[in-house]
Amino acid sequence: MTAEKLPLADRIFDLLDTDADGRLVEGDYRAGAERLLQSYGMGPHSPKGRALIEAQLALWEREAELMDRDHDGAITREEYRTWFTSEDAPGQVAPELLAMLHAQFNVADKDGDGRLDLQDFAAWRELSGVSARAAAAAFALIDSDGDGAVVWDDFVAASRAHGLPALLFGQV
Ligand SMILES: [Ca+2]
Ligand SMILES: [Ca+2]
Ligand SMILES: [Ca+2]
Repeated sequence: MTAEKLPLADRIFDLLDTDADGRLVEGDYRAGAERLLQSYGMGPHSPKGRALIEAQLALWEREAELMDRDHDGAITREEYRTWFTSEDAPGQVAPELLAMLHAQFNVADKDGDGRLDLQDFAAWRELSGVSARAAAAAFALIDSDGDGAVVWDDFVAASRAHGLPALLFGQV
């Protein structure tokens, strides 16, 4: 285990554990997606809402497959930490994780022009408890041409260059 990754593992676990009972189950992932939609005033049956919930449930299936070692249908904090701090885990980003983030990106893109400005981006990250300053640092990494707006491809390119934690939490 790499001890310095534990705080980040715990931070993400707590974000995912919507009902805070110390176990991740499918319902936590669904509720998390619904909560995000609610904060944008968007219904679960809208096109972007449906896309996000589907992507979130696909991510749940993938993560359960990877992390639920005792196959009891729940990912405990210990299981999450074990996976997160294992050698090969965070280096490779699951396509399901990128798909879920893409769906969130689309929700955060309120005017639907495919671009987020710093304000949109910071509002999105604030929902995960990220400070305005950390969001601005992350945005600067993504906005490689510095025009004040980012498209999804910028996010993907920056995730390869800097890693997802830097983009999502402003930490390297
Ligand atoms: Ca839970
Ligand atoms: Ca388990
Ligand atoms: Ca936009």
